[in-house]
Amino acid sequence: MSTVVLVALTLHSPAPTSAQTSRIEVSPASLELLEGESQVVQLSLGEPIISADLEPGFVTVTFSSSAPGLVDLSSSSVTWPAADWHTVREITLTALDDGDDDPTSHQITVTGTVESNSEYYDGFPISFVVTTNDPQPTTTTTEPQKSAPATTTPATSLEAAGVSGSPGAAGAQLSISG
Ligand SMILES: [Ca+2]
Repeated sequence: MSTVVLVALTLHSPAPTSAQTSRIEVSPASLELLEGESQVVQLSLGEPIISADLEPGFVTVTFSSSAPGLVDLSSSSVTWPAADWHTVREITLTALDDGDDDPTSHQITVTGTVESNSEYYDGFPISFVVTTNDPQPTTTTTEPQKSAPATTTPATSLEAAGVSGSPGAAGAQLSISG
């Protein structure tokens, strides 16, 4: 009887070969922050680290920002040892005050330089974009939505009117006074 079970198991469709994801996934790949706001960016590896030498495998990403004065990075680099390749690394980005009230937004590119003794990872290009905005002056946020005139013809009431059907009642009130 165990053969039946085995057959049933093999009928299970194999997991779809998760298509070639990025070697190093950055999530989110772009983010938008108001000055003073922070957000976590997660980095994860797509494959185990196979070192090309006899040393334990590692991957290190060193970050550099196109505008260090506008975005703060909680750490300048992250590292995975081979045993932890599957774990997520995080950095926190904080949009800094640019010293004016100009609503112009800034686009900052954070580039990651990847060093590894795995040929698969070494030199892999990483970058993501941070857009910073001045906090919006909180203008009066009154609801401009005038509620649309209520359509008072739901189907149910029409049906009800059709059933009860006493159209003469309204007409009777239009009596001519003379
Ligand atoms: Ca500002």
